[in-house]
Amino acid sequence: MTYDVGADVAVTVVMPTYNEAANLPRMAEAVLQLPLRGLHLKIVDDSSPDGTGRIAEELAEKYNWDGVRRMSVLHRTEKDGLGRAYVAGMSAAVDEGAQYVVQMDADGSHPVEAVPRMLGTAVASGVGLVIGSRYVEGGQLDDDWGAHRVLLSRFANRYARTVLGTKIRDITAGFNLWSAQTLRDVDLHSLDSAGYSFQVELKFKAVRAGHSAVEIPIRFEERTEGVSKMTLRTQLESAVVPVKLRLKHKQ
Ligand SMILES: Nc1nc2c(ncn2[C@@H]2O[C@H](COP(=O)(O)OP(=O)(O)O)[C@@H](O)[C@H]2O)c(=O)[nH]1
Ligand SMILES: [Mg+2]
Repeated sequence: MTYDVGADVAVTVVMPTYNEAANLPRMAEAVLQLPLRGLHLKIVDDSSPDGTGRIAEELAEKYNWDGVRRMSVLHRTEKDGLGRAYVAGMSAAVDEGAQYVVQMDADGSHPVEAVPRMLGTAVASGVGLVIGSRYVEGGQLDDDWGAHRVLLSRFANRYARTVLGTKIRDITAGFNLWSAQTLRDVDLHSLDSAGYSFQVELKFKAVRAGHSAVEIPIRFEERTEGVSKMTLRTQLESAVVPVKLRLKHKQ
């Protein structure tokens, strides 16, 4: 199946959801209103108890009018981690013909209006990865993010950058645009991370595979609805993965 909506670039936004019923309708609307004719939204839901999967199906029905498939839903049977959800959703997007894949949270933290800018950057520069970055000049964190969360984010980012020796400023960023070729070269199914460290692992492996990254500044907003799914377990994985990657891929 291909997303044949004209001669435009086929871009799929992959959005993992777990209990995002309060956020998904406005996120889907914002994404599907973007002025990109080849855009598709793929939700990857891990059987959210709050009915997010059912809401996603209803939204898909609403937006897939006129014989054009603008939205799809991948249902998984259990909560299996952000990284695993992305592997499933991003691989499906590439298999279905997406030329570019965008990763985006469902909670409104990532500015939807930055997607055309990220796509333009990728197409014009030919890079395989464009990062929506909080830590380049012009990038911002919401003032409402508590001091604890700001410190944790900054520390996690600095830690991963130092251990891996990477120049990428926002290596933990969750708002990224990938070319299909980059994702094929990395082989998503070979990634070890189950949770949030997926973000670090995928960027590290893409750069090692010879792709370059460009970072464009974004403002990261705190979620206004629902709660964070970050757990101690995923934080521990985020501490261990950079060290494992470094040991496995010594220069
Ligand atoms: N499918 C799926 N989505 C997840 C899982 N964990 C988190 N998410 C989604 O991933 C995105 C980021 O999670 P969030 O809790 O906002 O993380 P935070 O911003 O770091 O606090 C949100 O859209 C979540 O609903 C998971 O295990 N499975
Ligand atoms: Mg969030």
